Amino acid sequence: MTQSPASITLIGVPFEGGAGRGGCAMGPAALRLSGIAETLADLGHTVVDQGDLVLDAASEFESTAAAKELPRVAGMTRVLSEATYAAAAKGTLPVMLGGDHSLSMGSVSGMARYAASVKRPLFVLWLDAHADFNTPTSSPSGNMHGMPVAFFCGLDGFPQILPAERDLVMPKNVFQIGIRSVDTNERDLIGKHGVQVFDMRAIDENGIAAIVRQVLRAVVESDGLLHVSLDVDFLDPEVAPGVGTTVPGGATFREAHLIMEMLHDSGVVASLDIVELNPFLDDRGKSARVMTELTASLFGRRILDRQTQPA
Ligand code: Z70
Ligand code: MN
Ligand code: MN
Ligand code: MN
Repeated sequence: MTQSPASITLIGVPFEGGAGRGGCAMGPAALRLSGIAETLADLGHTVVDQGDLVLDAASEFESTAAAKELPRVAGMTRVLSEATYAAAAKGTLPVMLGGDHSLSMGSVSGMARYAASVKRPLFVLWLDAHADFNTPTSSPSGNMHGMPVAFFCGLDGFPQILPAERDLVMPKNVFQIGIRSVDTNERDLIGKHGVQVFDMRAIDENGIAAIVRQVLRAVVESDGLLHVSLDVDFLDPEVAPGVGTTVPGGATFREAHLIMEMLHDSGVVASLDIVELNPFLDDRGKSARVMTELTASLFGRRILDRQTQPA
């Protein structure tokens, strides 16, 4: 889908209720200021920026220590799930300008519904320092940006935010790369449910290209659609300091670019989240610019006019 000129819908999600600190709500503004729409248009794509979503809290829930800001997270999830589904159903490729990572509860749920409607399996590529596989029961913090993967895989322990018959993602179709911070209960859940985790050690031992090839092979072999969720903290803090939870030992600028170039050449990417950018903590717009550069590579910017050499 990303190989030929695409129609891209930018969806601003100025939401920070899932994070432990403020600032991510300014993410969409910083990404726009870094020229993300213009950059994608310059690559030949049709870009429609539908602006920021209007987000209201879902008042039937209450915030608890186990699920902080649940009413706001639930309200955002409902609105974004609909917006993402609608953008995909009209033939465009939704790009979420976040916003903290709880927004993937909505975006991935919307894409799961879309994928089911076209009878293709949905795969998720989770690029993050964190597995975000906690539930309200397992989470040590109660911050819901640590829970989206467990939510869209349908784990127990969440209140009913979306209809019970909603489409889910199978844990074995979730590939995580860059992981280097996992909580104790979360580790058990990952093992029990079979999420496919490539931690930093796997990158160091195998190289990023071999891992990405393996992920893409799985998607292509089952004619799947791929949702990419890119957390700023996937990158090393020296590359991208503008994030609330910096974890040392992250992906390099070059590793991240290679992933994006290989994803582009695969043609299977159907949607993208850009999350956890905290402009308040950034260094003169550095992290916003890196995220826009990576998005450009995902949508076809290349060094020379030739594709990645086949393996
Ligand atoms: C921890 C928790 C987290 C992002 C921090 C951290 C979760 N596992 N996720 N930053 N993006 O609180 O659940
Ligand atoms: Mn995350
Ligand atoms: Mn993270
Ligand atoms: Mn984070």
